[in-house]
Amino acid sequence: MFKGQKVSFSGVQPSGNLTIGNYLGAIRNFKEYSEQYKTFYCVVDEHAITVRQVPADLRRRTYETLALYMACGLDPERNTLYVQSMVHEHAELAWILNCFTMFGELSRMTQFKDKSARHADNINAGLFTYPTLMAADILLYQTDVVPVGVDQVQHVELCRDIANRFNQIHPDTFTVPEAVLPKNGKKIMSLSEPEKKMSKSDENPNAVVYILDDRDTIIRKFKRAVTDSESEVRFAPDEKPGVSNLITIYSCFTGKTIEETEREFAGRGYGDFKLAVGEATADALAPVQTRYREFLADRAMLESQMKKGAMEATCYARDTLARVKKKLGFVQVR
Ligand code: ATP
Ligand code: LTN
Repeated sequence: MFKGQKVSFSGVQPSGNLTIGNYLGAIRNFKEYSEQYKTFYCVVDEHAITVRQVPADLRRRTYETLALYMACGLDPERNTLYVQSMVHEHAELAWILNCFTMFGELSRMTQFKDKSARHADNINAGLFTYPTLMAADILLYQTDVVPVGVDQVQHVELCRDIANRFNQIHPDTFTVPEAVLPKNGKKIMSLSEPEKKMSKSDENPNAVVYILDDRDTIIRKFKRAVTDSESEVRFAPDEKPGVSNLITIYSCFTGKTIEETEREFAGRGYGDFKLAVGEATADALAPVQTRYREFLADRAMLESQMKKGAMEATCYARDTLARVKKKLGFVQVR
């Protein structure tokens, strides 16, 4: 489809304020592929409605997520940036893939189990079939790599199984994609419960650092971060999950290795270290925040990017979908 060029695809839900987990685990790495790959980065609003959303909030966050993609350095001239619901091929392929996905496979997804426990009053079919829509997102563009955090690997594995199953019945339909994880930062943990993933839907705002938090808030949140009763800045995720998480964050934002970080803070206690992590995070996010404000203020620009992105994406998505429908035996009369 892309004359030998490889394809990168990923998505983020506009379901809340984005966190440094989203940034370090996913968005920051999208850019790495911009140079050599054909890249599609999507705001997956259809995934977001598997959990109840306030319409005005969903709309606002859709603009915000696109502005944040751009603020993180994704140039819309080099990357196709778009909104999922503006390309109807996603929903259409998702239905088809539902018929190639097993009930048992979906039942094993940990995100489904977690979210259905958290939203026990709304265990809807969309929450259950969420991974088939995600597979459709990925497979529509003949994707090679999917940059994500570790929590999404299980979904990408399922997508591979679906693609292989489909290809076995209808050869040469889909490229089988692969999840790619950042070397450092694939799972940023909560600041107050460091055994848990940092998540944008966490109810405790002190557990989470948002990309758009101001400097004082960032520093305060890190000051309050849960550590342990020792005072040694040492990387040992099982023994010292809180401190290890802070080391990871520091090392992601400064580019220093874990060992360099341990050496830098040897004999210096947690107070100093937490302040340094807060400052490094605030420094690294400051330029992203400035660009974000500029982009978000220009609604007309964002809307024209949305249109352009959706048109570009549709060109490719339409091709794959037409091929799939033909292979399935759907009548095509033009
Ligand atoms: P929610 O809390 O609503 O489930 P989320 O914070 O997990 O959302 P998503 O929109 O589901 O965010 O994820 C977007 C991307 O960010 C995914 O690739 C996901 O793997 C990555 N990601 C999310 N949280 C983290 C984290 N704590 N560490 C590393 N990567 C993360
Ligand atoms: N399921 C992902 C978001 C997502 C996605 C995708 C990621 C939807 N479609 C396609 C990569 C590729 C999540 O919950 N973070």
